[in-house]
Formats: sequence, structure tokens, C-alpha cells
Amino acid sequence: MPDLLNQINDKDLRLVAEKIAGNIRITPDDGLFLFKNADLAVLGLLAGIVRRRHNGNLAYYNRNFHIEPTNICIYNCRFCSYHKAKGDPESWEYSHEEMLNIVKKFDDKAVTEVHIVGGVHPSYDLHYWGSLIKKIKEYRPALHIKAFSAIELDYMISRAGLTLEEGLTLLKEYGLNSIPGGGAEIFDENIRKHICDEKSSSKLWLDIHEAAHKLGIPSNATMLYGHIENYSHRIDHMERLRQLQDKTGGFNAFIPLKYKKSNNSMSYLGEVNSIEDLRNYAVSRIYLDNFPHIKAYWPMTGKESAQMSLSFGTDDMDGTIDDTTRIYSMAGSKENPAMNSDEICALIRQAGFIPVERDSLYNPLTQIEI
Ligand code: V47
Ligand code: SF4
Repeated sequence: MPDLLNQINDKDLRLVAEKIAGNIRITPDDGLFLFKNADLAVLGLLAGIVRRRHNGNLAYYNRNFHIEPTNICIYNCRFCSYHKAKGDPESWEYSHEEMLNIVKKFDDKAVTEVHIVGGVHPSYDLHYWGSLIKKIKEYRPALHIKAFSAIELDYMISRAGLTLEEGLTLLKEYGLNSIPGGGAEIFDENIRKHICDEKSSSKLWLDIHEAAHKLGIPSNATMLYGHIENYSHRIDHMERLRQLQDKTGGFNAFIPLKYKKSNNSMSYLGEVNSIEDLRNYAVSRIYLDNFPHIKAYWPMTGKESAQMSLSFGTDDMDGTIDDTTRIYSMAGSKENPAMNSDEICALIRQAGFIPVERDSLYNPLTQIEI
């Protein structure tokens, strides 16, 4: 056991720490115990052990941009600052041509991935979205298309009258490469009822990701935290993900998303502080022992918090983004969502890690400077 762990005086905490250092999986009770009893320094130390086991001293980023096809949505999640009803002056809806023009703006840039997520538009089914993907692939075949949250997939597939397997198979044929982690929120059914009653159930979210993994489509998973959930709900959320990952191995990254309070109907709750963000990253890294990557999504956390989180278990700063997402600025994030790769690399180096540009499947694209 590393010497520093000998300095943990609390006997129960020492037992959990010994499991983590010995690469023994912790239980849900252990996870809850960490959330409730371990201070930030101990969590950083333990998350660092797991982080190094998975990713050594490396910290990944990619060159990407987002397309948000529409903010018109049939749902009305209480935490969401983004969706608008059709006809609202603040709503938007891009045509296929407009979205292809966004792709064309990156003609002379070395981007490797487009991330496409938006509201659940009432009018369109899988064939409309599939043909968009096909057009983007035809235009720029090497671009990895990570698209559609499980909530959008549920709607577009059922609207087309297909089963999950049929729908996902067809989307793969159209050119879908992977699925982002959105829509997971918090799996606990009671909390879900309060914050996003209408949207697809937790079971369906997990079923969609399981079906995708079985078809060879990898995905990410998110968790929306810092609202009305408690630590048991976070552990329950991670436990359901850990079980699915044991079964399929199809998740690439876990992305904790801190609830942002502006312009939505849960604003009265306020926001949790940066210490809580770091503690949450650390417990996630420790608990999700079968997830290869924990992502700090900097447009949400801010650049400095994302940088700090590298010492609390995260190993991926997501991407350059180039000012192409509005979800977090509409929810109150001050961050201007664009960084060039030099800036990302500098942030990573200043935190004591080695920057690695990756593709969407975490293959390194540059020589790793040791
Ligand atoms: O599911 C919406 C969240 C998610 C708020 O897979 C909010 O690489 C905080 O899934 N405060 C969509 N969060 C974004 C998403 C994502 C982001 C980055 C990377 C990846 C990936 C996926 O945004 C939604 C919801 O959980 N969200 N409103 C809010 N007010
Ligand atoms: Fe719609 Fe997604 Fe906002 Fe919920 S979080 S209202 S599904 S855009």
C-alpha cells in the first residue's frame, strides 16, 4: 500500500482505501462511504491511483465541433435552459443544407469528430436524421460522427416503426459511428420523475446503449448531478452503468455534468461548488473501475476546473469545440466554448500531465512526448 495511505487514521476509510490500492472493486456501500466521509485530499490520492492504472500520466483531448440541429423539443425537462417550443422566437431549426454548411466551415481544419445533439423535434424520424448523417459522411468520410442522445434515438426509431436493433443497425449503415452520453440524467426513477418526468425511462436509456454496444457502436454515459439528488442516487446511477459495462464493455467515457442554474425552472436550487465537482470526479473515477476514461467537459466546468480535475481522476478534456455549442452558455456557463489545441495542451502540461491528441476511440494521433 502506498505510504501516504498509512496516514489515513479512520479505520473504515483505511479499509476502503486498501481495496482501491489493491485493485479490488468497491461496493455501493463503500462508494457511499467515500462520498460521505472522505475529504478531498484522500479522494484525490485514491482517484489518482485508479487514474494512473488506466491512463498513466496521459491526458487526452480531440479536435471536434458540435452541430445542434434544433432546440425545439417535445419534452420539457425542468433543468433544461435550451429547449423551446416550435414557433418561439428563440427557437431554431437548421435544414440539412445549413448543417452541411457548418461541416464545410471546417474544410481547412484538422477536426476528427462532429458531435450532433439537439432537442427531440416532433416532426422527424430516423430516415430524416439518417440521411443527414449519410450526407455528412459522403462529404467528409473520415469525420467520426458521434450523434444523438438515447432520448433522440428512442423517438426517431419508434417514429419510424422500428425496433431498437433495426433502428440502430440502419443508423450504423447511414454512417453513425458512436453515441454521446446525454439523456442519462439520474437513473433513480423517483428523482427522474421530478426533473424530467416525460422523457425516456432509465431502463430504456440503458437498453438503447446495450443494443448499440452489441451492434459494435460504442458510446459514452453522463450523469447530471448537483440538483435534488443525493449521494445514494449518484452511486445507484454509477452502479447501473458499471453493471452494463461489465456486460458489454461498450462505454468509452463517463462524463459528470454539473447542473447549471440559469434560465430553467430549477434555478432556485443554485449550483454546487468546485470542491463538490472535484469530489464527484474522484468518486466516479474510483467507482467506475471498468470505464477507461472520465471526461471533464470544460465548456460546462470552466477551463481551470477541468484542468484541476485532472488531479482528481479525469483523463480527457474533450475537444476544441470552436464555439459550436449553446447548451451550457444558455444554462449560465461563462465559458466561451472554443480552445485551440495549443491552449488545451498548455492547460494539461501546467497540471503536470502529458497531452495526447486522440481520435474518437482514444487512439493517439500524435507522438506521445515522455
Ligand atoms: O442530457 C441540460 C445536460 C446533456 C443542463 O458524450 C445540463 O461526449 C447541466 O450529453 N445544466 C447533453 N447540464 C450534453 C451531453 C454531452 C456533453 C458533452 C459531451 C458528451 C459526450 C455529451 O446536457 C443533457 C443534460 O444532462 N444538461 N441542461 C443544465 N442546465
Ligand atoms: Fe429536450 Fe434534452 Fe432539454 Fe430534455 S434536456 S427538454 S430532452 S433538449
